[in-house]
Amino acid sequence: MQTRRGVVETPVFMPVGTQATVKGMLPETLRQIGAQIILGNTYHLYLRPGHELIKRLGGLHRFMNWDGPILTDSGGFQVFSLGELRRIDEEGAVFQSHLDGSRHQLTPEKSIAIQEALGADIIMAFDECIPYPADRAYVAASTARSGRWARRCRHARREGDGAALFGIVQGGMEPDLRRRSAEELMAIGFEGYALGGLSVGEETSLMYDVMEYSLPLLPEEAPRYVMGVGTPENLIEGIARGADMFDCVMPTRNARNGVLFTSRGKISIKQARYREDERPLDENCSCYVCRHYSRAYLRHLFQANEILSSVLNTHHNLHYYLHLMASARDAIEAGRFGEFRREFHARRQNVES
Ligand code: PRF
Ligand code: ZN
Repeated sequence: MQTRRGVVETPVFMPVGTQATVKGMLPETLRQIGAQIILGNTYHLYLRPGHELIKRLGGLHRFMNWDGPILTDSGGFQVFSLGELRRIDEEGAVFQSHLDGSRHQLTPEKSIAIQEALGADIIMAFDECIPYPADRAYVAASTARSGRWARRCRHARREGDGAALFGIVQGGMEPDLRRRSAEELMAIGFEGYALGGLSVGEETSLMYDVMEYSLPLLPEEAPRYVMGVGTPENLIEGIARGADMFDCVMPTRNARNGVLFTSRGKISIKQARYREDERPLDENCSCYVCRHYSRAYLRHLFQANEILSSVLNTHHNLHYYLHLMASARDAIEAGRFGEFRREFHARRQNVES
């Protein structure tokens, strides 16, 4: 994928940097472990410290010292996660800040203006992430409105040297509404397309079904991004169904809760069984943490609530995700992705059971 800040090799996982930082990671360390592009959030940066302030300080890249590509989400997920604190109408969403209760309105035009002020390289259309389950009439009405919002975003964005704009397919778990949403977006024309509204509590098999019939509807030459997904298994299965891009807080958030991903599955480092375990977290991992520290030490840091616990756990989990994607790219290039996928699943068992 070509961006105005260079090439991104796909399939790619984008670490989440909600507050102008990927929590616990120096940008140069992110780069070292193979991060190519990171994600920022319109909603959070608009509220604090403010997109105008970030613009005055030279943009998000300079502000946070990350010179690679940045994709920003439109706020269409974060605002809708506010529950009672928001109201949606044709114009956009009115919401109360989770920080101080102040009232704000986010519209398609405003979301684009914020993302452009931040200086993101890829910006997302403003949409509604439909909850699950939802009745069909609501899914149809919301998806149609997200389509109208997508058109407004397309008109609002700066032409020329600006960011690439991606449309977001909604449609819930309804095949015909997914198709209609995809067709509407393609008629408007975007540089890339995302599947929104997934990983919202539906069965994993249902999410895979939606990916399976929706991804092939989208233009092969455009990047296809599955938003907010997911587990390592979800990534491999998404790739198998045609996805090129993913983002998720899972590796970073789980790390801070002591949940670590390994080639054999997930482990919870706080467990007593690791108290005197001298082995590295994952024998198959080449990351800094696995080369230098024992499970016993990582458990100790977690139990003692030490800052380094979050730092080391995040480093390992992100390395795991980024290395998994690099391996998937190598397998695709060598024409052996099917084999890679089978081996990936075969290696996994619950290591703690
Ligand atoms: N829309 C936007 N961002 C998102 C999603 C969505 O539907 C999801 C889906 N869970 C994650 N992030 N704009
Ligand atoms: Zn490791």
